[in-house]
Amino acid sequence: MNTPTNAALFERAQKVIPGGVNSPVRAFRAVGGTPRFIARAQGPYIFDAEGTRYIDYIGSWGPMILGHGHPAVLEAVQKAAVDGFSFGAPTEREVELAEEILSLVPSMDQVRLVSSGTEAAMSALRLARGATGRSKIIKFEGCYHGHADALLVKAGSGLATFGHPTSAGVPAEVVQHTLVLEYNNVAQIEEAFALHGDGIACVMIEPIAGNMNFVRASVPFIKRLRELCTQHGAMLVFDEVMTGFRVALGSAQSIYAKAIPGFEPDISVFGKVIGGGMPLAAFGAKRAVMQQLAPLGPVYQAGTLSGNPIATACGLATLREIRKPGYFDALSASTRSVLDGLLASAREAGVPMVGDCEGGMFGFFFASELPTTYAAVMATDKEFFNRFFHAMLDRGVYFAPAMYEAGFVSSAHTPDDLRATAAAALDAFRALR
Ligand code: KE4
Repeated sequence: MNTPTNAALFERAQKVIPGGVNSPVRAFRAVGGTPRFIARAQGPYIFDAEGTRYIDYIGSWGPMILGHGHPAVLEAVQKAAVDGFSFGAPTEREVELAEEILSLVPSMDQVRLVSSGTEAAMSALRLARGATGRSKIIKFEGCYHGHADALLVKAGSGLATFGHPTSAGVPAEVVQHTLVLEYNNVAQIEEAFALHGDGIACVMIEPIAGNMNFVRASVPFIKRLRELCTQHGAMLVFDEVMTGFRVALGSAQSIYAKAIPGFEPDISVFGKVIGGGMPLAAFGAKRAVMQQLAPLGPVYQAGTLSGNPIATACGLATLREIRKPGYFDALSASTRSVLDGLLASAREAGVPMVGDCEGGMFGFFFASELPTTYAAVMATDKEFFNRFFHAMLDRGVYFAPAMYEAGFVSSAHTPDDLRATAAAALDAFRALR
């Protein structure tokens, strides 16, 4: 049977699946061209339906921190599958995974496992509202917290007006309590709390915004958020779905705790890495907050496949690997190396390029200085990004197919892969000049 091409598969897919994909960013609409249909993956590589190999810097948008097909993870999943796929009843491994997560995140006493980052962020939001008895929430332009209605919001005009839906099908009433502010803008959060402080249930933020490619929340910004939330009885929710166990073993909050003594968010949201590629996410907080959740408290939350036996086996095996001594030092060095290689190639080719990285996550922009806000990200050279994306794809290197997405390195990426990436970039830059 002849091997189907990516184009043929895409044409067939679009007949039966909207846009031919089960998640919009996969359709390559931001960068143009035909999405690659992945047939298999191994280590740092993914192989498309035509057999073309790519060095993978998406890693399933973060989960594949160990690379694809890590033997310990594969063994754990295969064994779990034999023991049973799903029971709808508690299992010991859910307890083991919860204990593992809590041992790495001291800001939480308890955690609830769910099946996606959207579900975890949505549940964290309901928990914050239930625990405070308040309705208003603050999020930031450029941050993405999954597709729950109340979080699909764009900024209103000014701080007095609340958000507008970013999606059809979300009634204005649903987002009327959501205020969207500018990331890293201390003056705005001061004003918002002065206006609405005692009505705010929570502030939800990506501490390093991977949905703006790679933008760090400044330490003064996080410090002020923490102070204002404490002062006004609002909850600070760290959405670490992308940064969790990715930027550091203790996640982004451990980085801010080094800069701000005693810093802790009130609620944390995780996903991606903790599932190791299987559908698993989580949210957690101190015991007094988590006790508000059903079956103990009045905040309802549930899920048929929550804590799924195969997903917990995958996540547990992944966490046990990344917590091994030296793992994050090596991963951080690899990530630094791939970014430095890209920037050196850009410099040699005379292309203005900036970037930043932390742990196993990196980002780059075609600009002369690192953006710190959504507006600044959107002012970078998107056109050139898209041309560079395809030039690298043609050279066997697979970056995120959108300028506002981050990049991810795994412990399976070798120095040769990183050197090959830099060489491909230099060749691409020269071809694009
Ligand atoms: P999921 O529902 O996609 O598992 O998680 C939602 C989510 C929540 N919070 C943050 C910080 C996230 O980055 C995400 C999902 N990230 C995107 C990538 N930007 C997933 C890729 C996709 O949408 O297909």
